[in-house]
Amino acid sequence: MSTDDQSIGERLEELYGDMADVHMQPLWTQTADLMPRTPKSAAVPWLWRWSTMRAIAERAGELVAVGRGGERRAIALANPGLSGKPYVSNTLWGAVQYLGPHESAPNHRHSPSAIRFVLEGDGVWTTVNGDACDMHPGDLVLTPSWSWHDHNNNTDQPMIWFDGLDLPAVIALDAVFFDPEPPSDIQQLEGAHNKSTRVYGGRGLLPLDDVVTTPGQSPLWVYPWADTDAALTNLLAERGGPMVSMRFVDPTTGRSAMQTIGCEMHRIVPGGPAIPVRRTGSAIYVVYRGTGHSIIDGQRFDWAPGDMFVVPSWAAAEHQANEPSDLFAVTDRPVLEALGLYQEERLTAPQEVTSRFAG
Ligand code: GTQ
Ligand code: FE2
Repeated sequence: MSTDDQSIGERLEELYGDMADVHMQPLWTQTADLMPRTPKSAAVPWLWRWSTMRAIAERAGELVAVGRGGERRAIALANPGLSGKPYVSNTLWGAVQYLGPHESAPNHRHSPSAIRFVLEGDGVWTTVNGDACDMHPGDLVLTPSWSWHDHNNNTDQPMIWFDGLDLPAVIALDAVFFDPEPPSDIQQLEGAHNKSTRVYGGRGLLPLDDVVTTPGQSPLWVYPWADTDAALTNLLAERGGPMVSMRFVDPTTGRSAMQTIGCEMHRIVPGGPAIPVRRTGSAIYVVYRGTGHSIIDGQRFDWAPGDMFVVPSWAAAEHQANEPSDLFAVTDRPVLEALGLYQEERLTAPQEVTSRFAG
């Protein structure tokens, strides 16, 4: 090695040191991490069992009060690949929320958008901007960005639902606002329950001459299970199995019900073969009904009602049912689509199973 080479090496080291001192970094030493050939999420495929989550939620119900200060009794699913952050993926928040008999979670609003998918209990409502939205198993309830919301359980039974939020994405965009001053702890109800469904929930019918109050936001806030079930039954009869998928839309535009969260329902019947698909963007699946398994990047996840699992961005995923099964899902797909970043790839053959999830 010539002294000239040595001096270049030394001078480079010195240059990198000086760069660091003034908070600069070279691209050429980290290109592979910044630009992998295909998306490489730090989030890993994972599954949370209903029996485990339910028991944890019940214990939280005994020990942690809801109300001002304590706020909502939501327990976040934390992806083990995301260094302790309470996120399911880099863009999606998923949680189980437990509301005990005769409890209320106080009114508030924030710029992140949220959806609820009801798993257990009946007779609870979430008030959204003065409209009491009743919650039954299988119902999807929206609380759009900046809408006032409080949850009320006036029954003798606990209630458990899945919360899906765009919170990690909104945090990444530094766009989180939270209103610290609600006009009241529990909203005054404006008329009879379920106004949004009565006015905007007609099949292919909307009020003539209606004024869109918040562009981009669905005025329909509840998607009752009975309607979803009927739509899936009809689509399955029409298209055949093993899988039919529907998306929840804003009836005034036909676009995604939430601008930042894709809401989907999948019905899978036995029979195959399942077709593995990779997609940009992540998804949280919530098993509503049935049993089966999914293979995610070669790992097999067996699921049962109430289980939740995550498919990270660009992971190959395929689903198979042992019996007619319904999977609800939230995704970040509307965000990727809006930004021209959505891509999918159908694999030609079923994946080889290399391991079985035991977590
Ligand atoms: O119920 O309003 O899981 O504000 C996270 C944030 C639930 C809620 C969550 C929230 C809520
Ligand atoms: Fe909230």
